[in-house]
Amino acid sequence: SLENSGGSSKPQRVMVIGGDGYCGWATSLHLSNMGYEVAIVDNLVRRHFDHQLGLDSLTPISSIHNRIRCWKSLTGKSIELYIGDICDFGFLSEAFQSFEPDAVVHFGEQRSAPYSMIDRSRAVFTQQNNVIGTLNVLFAIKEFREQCHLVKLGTMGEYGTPNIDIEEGYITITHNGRTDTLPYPKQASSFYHLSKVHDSHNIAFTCKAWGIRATDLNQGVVYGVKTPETEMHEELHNRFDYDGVFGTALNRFCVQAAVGHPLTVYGKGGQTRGYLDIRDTVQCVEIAIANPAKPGEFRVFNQFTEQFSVNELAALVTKAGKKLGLDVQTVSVPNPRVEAEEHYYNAKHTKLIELGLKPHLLSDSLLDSLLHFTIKYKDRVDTKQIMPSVSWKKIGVKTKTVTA
Ligand code: NAD
Ligand code: USQ
Repeated sequence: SLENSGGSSKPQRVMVIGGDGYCGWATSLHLSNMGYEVAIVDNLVRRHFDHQLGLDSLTPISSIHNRIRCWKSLTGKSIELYIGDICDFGFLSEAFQSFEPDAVVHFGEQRSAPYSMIDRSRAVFTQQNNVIGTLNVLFAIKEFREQCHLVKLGTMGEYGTPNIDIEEGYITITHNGRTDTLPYPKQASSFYHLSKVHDSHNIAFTCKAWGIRATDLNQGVVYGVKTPETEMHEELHNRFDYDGVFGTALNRFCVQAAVGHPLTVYGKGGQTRGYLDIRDTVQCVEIAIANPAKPGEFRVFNQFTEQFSVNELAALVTKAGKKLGLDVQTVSVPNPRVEAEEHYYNAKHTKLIELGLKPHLLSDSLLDSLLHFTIKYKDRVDTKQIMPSVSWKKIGVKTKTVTA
């Protein structure tokens, strides 16, 4: 293992926290397929949010138990499963001591910006779940697996939309004649995105103070659904969120086009973000694991492959829909968020490429296949869930209950 070899050999045992989720499930299968020993840690809270809010994945998804059983019967490969909450340190310690990971990939957070802006209790839940969970992971590494490499999912949204180029984690600044390389300024714009900023600070501090080795993957918006492994069997299919709370930009537009709902561009539509295909998410995480950070190093990668504005995405989906005979309209929705709608955006993303990432860029054929996929499941779409219902300005202390 990594521990015995002084860090030169490939880590073999990977704990995937959040391994029942959208990115985590695809990654768990990919790592298992590549020969890593994988353990999934998840408390299934994401499935619970769906029940609470009356939402559902576009695709039917099997239970985590059936998913893992199916994978074993198809490939002979076992994935260990620890069901529990990483905010419960007793549970997390047991999982760590029992599995003895060489690397931990941490996807296990509340990841929706709108969810974090529903009401006070969801804002508090998001920051508590995310910040305490990550702190517990850092303490577990320090206590039980000092050499274990933390691969943490962060977000490009930590940087916000500054009027200068975005660097990968650090920026060199000359001020009053002195020069230093400093953490890139953070300007997150939801309680969710802010939880990632707080995580990054805690991780950076523990790298310095305790010699933790960590990689913060500032991921852009993920799109797509199929990976080679999830396509092997229906029971391995991934979740696909399209609703106004958990659905993300391009995936939502494909579902909207499939059901004849106008594409929901918020505000002026100039909001520009980094995007990547889910097949690249799994590739990037594997690359980060195979090339671990050094002890004490807080490494930051910007994990996306291309930038698009919301208007550009709407135009691409409109064009791809036309080819399939769909009449795709766009509607400008009053922006439920507080964000810049026209802004400069130019973010570096070279470090993963230097380590060997071969991007799957957004192509006509991928859009074509995503649209076919959403059309196949269109009867499962609940169109009432499409319009955004969470307002950044109207958030209050009163707990919102779903009455519909
Ligand atoms: P997801 O909600 O589908 O999956 C997250 C998983 O973590 C769920 O299965 C959930 O049950 C689990 N989880 C949450 N809190 C937990 C806890 N306290 N203990 C144990 N398990 C817990 O989210 P996703 O889309 O797969 O995102 C995964 C990670 O990647 C998140 O950290 C997210 O911030 C980041 N990310 C996602 C995207 C995207 O577009 N989906 C983009 C950038 C970054
Ligand atoms: N948007 C629309 N119409 C829609 C949905 C979104 O115009 O129907 C706009 C939003 O206003 C925003 C942009 O598209 O400007 C992206 O929104 P999103 O919902 O696709 O993504 P976001 O809220 O930023 O969150 C998602 C994931 C989160 C991750 C983040 C990466 O849910 O976990 O951290 O993408 S990033 O955007 O780089 O911060």
